[in-house]
Amino acid sequence: MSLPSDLLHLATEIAREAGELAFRRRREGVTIAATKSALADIVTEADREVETLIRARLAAARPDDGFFGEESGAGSGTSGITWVVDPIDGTVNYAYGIPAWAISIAAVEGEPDPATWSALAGVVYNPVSDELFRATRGGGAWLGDHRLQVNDEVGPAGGLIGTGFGYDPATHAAALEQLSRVMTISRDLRRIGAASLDIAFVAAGRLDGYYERGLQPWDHAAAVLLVTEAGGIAGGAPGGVPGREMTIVAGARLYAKLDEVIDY
Ligand code: LIP
Repeated sequence: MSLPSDLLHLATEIAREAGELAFRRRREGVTIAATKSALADIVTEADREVETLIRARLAAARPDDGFFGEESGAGSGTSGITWVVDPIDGTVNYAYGIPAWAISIAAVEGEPDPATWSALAGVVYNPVSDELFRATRGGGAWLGDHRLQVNDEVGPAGGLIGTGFGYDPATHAAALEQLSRVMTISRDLRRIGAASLDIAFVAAGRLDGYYERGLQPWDHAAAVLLVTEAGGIAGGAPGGVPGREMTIVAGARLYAKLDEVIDY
């Protein structure tokens, strides 16, 4: 098996095990452990427990790899491979019991920096729907045995577009202004509440496009590979890659329209 396939196989196995744990904790009742960057930015006990499990499994299987996780930070490796992990993306959905949250695991080549890394393999797993989106570089993007393809035929009504809002209330007024610009090219909007699922849905053609300011590397590391392997475009600030400043994914035609209306 090729290296990307090996990495994907491991990520898939661990995502399913992590998903089972997270779903069990969800059924048992969620405990909010703390708030992080803002009052609305919560972390649950399960976020931490699931990341600990994922990190331990990866370290046991590939001890020379680096790690970069939302809850436990970064650890460097010697293999040139780094795992970028969001143990529960959509934590607020998870806490409220909205079945739209996911385990996101990506293996990237190079430094754990979206500006320079090259993703080799990625999975986004929603344990509630039991949907595991997966991709390898050059191997396409898949959901089960269905190969994913972005929509690039957006009709006269405009695109069905996903987005999100950061935890910091100070960013909301500008985000709403941005929204009114994007609505000029949209048939409607979806706020699903988990960037990894939003972006996976673009890869699957369930959304025509998605944009959000303020994403962290672990929110998009795996899902962006799904979009590029499904024939879509992923970008950020003009000429840049997906990142804090901006993350945009769509088919080529809608991407050009989003790029036009978005105020970076
Ligand atoms: C969340 C993203 C969501 C965004 C939130 C937050 P978390 O990630 O999935 O799209 O709007 O601000 O970044 O905190 O649940 O891992």
